[in-house]
Amino acid sequence: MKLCRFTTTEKEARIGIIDDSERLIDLTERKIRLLSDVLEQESPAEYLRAIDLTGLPQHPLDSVTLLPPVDRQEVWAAGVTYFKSKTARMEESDFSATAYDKVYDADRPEIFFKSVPEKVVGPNAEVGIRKDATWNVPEPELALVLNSQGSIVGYTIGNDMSSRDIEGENLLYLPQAKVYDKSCALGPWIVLGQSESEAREWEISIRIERTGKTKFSGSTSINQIKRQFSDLAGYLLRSQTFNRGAILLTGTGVVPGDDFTLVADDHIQISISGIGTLANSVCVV
Ligand code: DO4
Ligand code: MG
Repeated sequence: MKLCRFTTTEKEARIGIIDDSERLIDLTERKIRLLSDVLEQESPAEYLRAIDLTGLPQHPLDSVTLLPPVDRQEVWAAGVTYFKSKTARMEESDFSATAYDKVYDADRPEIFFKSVPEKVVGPNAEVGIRKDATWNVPEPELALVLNSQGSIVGYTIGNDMSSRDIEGENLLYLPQAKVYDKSCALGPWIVLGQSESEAREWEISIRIERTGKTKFSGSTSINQIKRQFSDLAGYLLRSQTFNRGAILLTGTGVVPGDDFTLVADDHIQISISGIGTLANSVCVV
């Protein structure tokens, strides 16, 4: 079951579901106006299945603008959850290298704040690279969708855009490497009703095109994430409540080579086999 935010007018956000024939069904007439109207239900997938869809407006998917599937939730991110992320980061930094090594094996994961909801960009919008950074990469990540109780109720695709030269210069610069305009993309929709073991069978892949040619591509299995999703969510929720729910990115396992940096107008496609594809172009911010 796919839950999305969309607009047809560019003025107002609506909530819809996407059926197997790629038709978007508008749920506004059923008084569903926020993601939480669905995500806070005991079983969001069953709740949606029980809705009478007769007579509701339908749109071909390519006739609407999909919005990021986040309206009131803060976005957080876990890091160094794949072996590949640990080794790449140890190579890019000099005196902070042991921090990555230690956190990979520690009980407590790395978790950092990524974005307020209104700064997240959605499908086909532009993601940003900082004008004061020289080495910028996308980070393709599975994103957990949590309700206000902290239960994982869905999954979407995230791009944790990062400036590797800023992070590599000094780990205390991490917030600047991670949080700036257009540094977080989510979408294209939320997949509901899947368990962690089902999600662990998914593949995550990325392709970056420059002037029509593939500049980088790579993939890995979601099962390579070292920690259980409930463990990551559990640490996020320690001494912290999310009355509006939260999104938690689960870390990257695909890292382009050290000679690669994004440039303006690159086109990024991140796919997760059980979800779909999040596509964005790149601009300088
Ligand atoms: O430790 C810095 C950030 C890690 C991260 O974002 C990742 O592994 O995905
Ligand atoms: Mg990341």
